Amino acid sequence: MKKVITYGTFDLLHYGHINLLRRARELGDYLVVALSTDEFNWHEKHKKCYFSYDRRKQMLEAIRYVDLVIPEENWEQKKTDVVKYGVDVFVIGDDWKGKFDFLRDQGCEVVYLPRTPEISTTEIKNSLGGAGE
Ligand code: C2G
Repeated sequence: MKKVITYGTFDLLHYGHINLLRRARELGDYLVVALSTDEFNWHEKHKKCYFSYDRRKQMLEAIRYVDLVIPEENWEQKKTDVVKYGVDVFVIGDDWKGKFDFLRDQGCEVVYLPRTPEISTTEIKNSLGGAGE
């Protein structure tokens, strides 16, 4: 079984996220999503989520491409996650291009996928008149 992992906040879930999850799942047989916790978002990513971790987890678990959702609590856990979950492929949007190449050193394929243009959580918030992330 070829296992894929990806990481993200996935707040105000939109079709850009779904495109990423679909393409990630297509690279293997099983997709793990490491979902940024509320604390990690706030303290490390300086993002205030509209939906709580539990709500964002609930929505991700309802997506057919997603097999398992785990918490992303820090920047450093990727190396251990790859070993712990027996991951073959790490996938993320190309806004992160080059940032996680180090995972190749432990035999994990690293794939940066093109982002879906013209959609983002920040844009959604701005168009609704809310503050950006
Ligand atoms: N994404 C995309 N197209 C968009 C918006 C997002 O392909 N229009 C992708 C991002 O590149 C990312 C995933 O969807 O791979 C989740 O996006 P975010 O929730 O914004 O995640 P991010 O804040 O980039 O968190 O440790 C890594 C971080 O947790 C990644």
